[in-house]
Amino acid sequence: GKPSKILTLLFIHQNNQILLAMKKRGFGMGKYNGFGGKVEKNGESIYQAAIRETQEEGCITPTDAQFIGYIKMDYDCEKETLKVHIFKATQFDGEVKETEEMKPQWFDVAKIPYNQMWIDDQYWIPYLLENKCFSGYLQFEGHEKLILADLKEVTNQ
Ligand code: 6U4
Ligand code: NA
Ligand code: NA
Repeated sequence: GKPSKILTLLFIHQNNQILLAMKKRGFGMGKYNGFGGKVEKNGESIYQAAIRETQEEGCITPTDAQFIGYIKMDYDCEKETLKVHIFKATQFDGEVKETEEMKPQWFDVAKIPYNQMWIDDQYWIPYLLENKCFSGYLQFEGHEKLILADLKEVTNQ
């Protein structure tokens, strides 16, 4: 198979609002998403990367982040498979600010802008909002056409 790349995504969910950020450059430009990016190859943990990316992109430090989901994403046009580790937090230190990379914005959970997000987000964000762990696999043709989605809640025994 293809080599893979470990990535993070972190969402702040506070009361009835979720903090999303419009990506201003790079992969996913123009879309609202959580904060995230690549895990550094210097021994950084996935959790540390999720916190660092949120600091870099949103200027805040999540204080109660928890792992909530894992999705393997295969884009036919990319040379690496993406292994995306998703975290959720409800509390953070600092003040949300726009950065060169991201324009953050709070949304009511009833008004999440799915039409300006990755096509798959509507399938798994509901798990995240309900504090349900989830896991799955996505296969894309190009960056926009989802040809296979297999996402499920994962229950602890
Ligand atoms: P760095 O240099 O790490 O800041 P960046 O431009 O942020 O790079 P990358 O490749 O590190 O890009 O991260 C891509 C981000 O996009 C990751 O947080 C995962 C996310 N992502 C990719 N495909 C996605 C999809 N289908 N649905 C989704 N997020 C996706 O919700
Ligand atoms: Na990033
Ligand atoms: Na990065």
